[in-house]
Amino acid sequence: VLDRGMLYPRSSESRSLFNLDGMWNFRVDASPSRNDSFDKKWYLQPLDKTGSVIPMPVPSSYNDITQDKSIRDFVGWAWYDRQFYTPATWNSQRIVLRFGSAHYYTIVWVNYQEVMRHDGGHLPFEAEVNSYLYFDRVNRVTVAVNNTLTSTTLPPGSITYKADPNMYPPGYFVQDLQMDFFNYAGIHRHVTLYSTPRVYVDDITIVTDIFKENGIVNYTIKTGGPSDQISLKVEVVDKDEKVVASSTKNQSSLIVHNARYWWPYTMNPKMPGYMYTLRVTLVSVNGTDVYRQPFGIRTVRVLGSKLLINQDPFYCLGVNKHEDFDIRGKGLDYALIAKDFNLMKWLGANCFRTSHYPYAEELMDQADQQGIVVIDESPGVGIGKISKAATKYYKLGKLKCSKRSMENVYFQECQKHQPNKRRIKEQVKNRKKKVKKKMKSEFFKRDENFGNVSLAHHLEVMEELVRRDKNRPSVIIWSVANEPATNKPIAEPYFKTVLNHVRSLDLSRPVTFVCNQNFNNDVAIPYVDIILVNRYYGWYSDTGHTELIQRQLEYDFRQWHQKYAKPMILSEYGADTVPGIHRDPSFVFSEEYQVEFLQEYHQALDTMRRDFVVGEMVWNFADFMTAQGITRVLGNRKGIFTRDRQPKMSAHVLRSRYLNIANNT
Ligand code: GCB
Repeated sequence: VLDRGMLYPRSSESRSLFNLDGMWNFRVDASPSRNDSFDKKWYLQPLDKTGSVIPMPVPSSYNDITQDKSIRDFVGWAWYDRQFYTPATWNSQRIVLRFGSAHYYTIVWVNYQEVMRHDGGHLPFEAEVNSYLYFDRVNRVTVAVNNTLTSTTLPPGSITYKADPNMYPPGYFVQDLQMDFFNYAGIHRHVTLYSTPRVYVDDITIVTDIFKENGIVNYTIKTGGPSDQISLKVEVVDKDEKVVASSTKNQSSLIVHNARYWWPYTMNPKMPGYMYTLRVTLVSVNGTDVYRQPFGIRTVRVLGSKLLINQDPFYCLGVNKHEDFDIRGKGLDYALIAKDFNLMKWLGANCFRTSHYPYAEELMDQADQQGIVVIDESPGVGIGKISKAATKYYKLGKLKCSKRSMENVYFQECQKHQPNKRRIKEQVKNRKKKVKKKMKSEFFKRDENFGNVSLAHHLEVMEELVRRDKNRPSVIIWSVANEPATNKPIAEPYFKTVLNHVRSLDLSRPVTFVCNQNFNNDVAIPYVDIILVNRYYGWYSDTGHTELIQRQLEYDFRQWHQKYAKPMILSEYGADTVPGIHRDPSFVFSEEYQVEFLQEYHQALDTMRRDFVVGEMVWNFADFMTAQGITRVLGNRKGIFTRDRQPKMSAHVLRSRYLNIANNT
């Protein structure tokens, strides 16, 4: 398990921050080998000495900033650098350089010396940089970030080289994604230089419980730096700045009498999201460090077929989101965060899933403060997902073995020879065997996603996610993956290990993954606390047939429940809808179809809602960008809001449902 903390950088009496956001120099390494930049050691000189650079905003994805297609679709090393001065007053302090996230693999140099590497987007990383910094002249930070997805990254992906010289130039390759969103890349969140005293608060873990009207605050504090004699003061401070409990131990259990619990806003509209602060004061001969950790007092429990928050049943009126917007891609954007929370409130939503990767800490803060519940998902999307080629082949294979095509074999045989029954039988058998073999090899192609390298990385990513978000009251469920191929036997030990590992890190929240397999073939569901299932009846199957949705969804969900007796959430359902297209009777892609589609799901959900279904989450909150493909018209259009956050007809329908349910429970 990770041996150090990753507290959010906050200023205090003892800590200062210096933001390195802004325009950086930028350049991609588009050399055929994609490695020129390392061969030529770009990191040993200012970036503008290696070739021509362009200004690039941080934070932002770089893809949609320029008019250059090759930058939009770039795969490989992208380079950034900028200069800065270190505040002279920080001379005796510990100085840390922190990245909120960068996608995907990142190497950072300060004054041409490597200071850290990080594997994976969406999560923060930092390093102490004192020994690399100058106080008497300008400093330079250089960043190389590589967005190549491989069979062992999260999300996994692959690179296919195109060898046919008649069709492709030498070295031509394409990146295949196993996920349905654009692979935005770059420095996506804040870059911060911050100072702490040499002896400092390194990590804080808070787990709360409730007993009648009292809150119980179990905490553990880890300190860092030279192990001097230190003393601690730990105080629970309420919103009025009143100290309501305190201790001098690094680990203890405090009682807050007559506590104000943290509630989702739908369960307590008058006082949602009540946050306390754990104020930690560390005194050593090296100075005093003060860190204020926000937290809420609440419990989450799965009991039978119910999901309880503070012992009361919770029903998730949810949306699935993406970090996605025009121009900045996945770059942190406060205006967008504020707008989306306002829209969620307008909609009556009380819950969202961070599909399909951890979202910015600044966004998660709003969930805590506004009383919106979060299903916190790792970037494990599409693990082991069968390739498009395999799916195509599977269908083709079936076709090749169909009765009609076998009749064809027979027919061809009859043309060529005297009808010979034995020979025909043999032919058919051989053909079936060949097709089966090919299908099998395609089916197992993505098994590397379940290998030891992937598993070790997945465990580490989950540790980083739990470390970052463990103190957030809004986070009520950990989701370790979305739609993995858990119909394969190889997925069982993999997911058993990942799910149990997360449980060992945090006993206070249910753990799950989001499943799109069936009740009779999934091998990992036995290891989850709550079942989250994605369904697209009436869209990807029986397209256009909304009249089948109720029957199919109800049958399906009742089977799951009968088998596992766990609470369930419909974690995705949705239909692509082009705003402004109208058809009556409804037709796919029209606004009417989306409305009718959602309403059919709602009717089915209502028959199970008071029983074992504890939530519903539409796919998706807003339209979002995907890779180019023939099934996506400028991205995925299943949003109930457009990409620029205007409502489609469906948003009004969902709004009246959510407000109605919230008011009647
Ligand atoms: C899913 C995936 C999501 C896709 C969605 C769709 O099941 O979880 O990432 O975007 O379907 O629209 O196909």
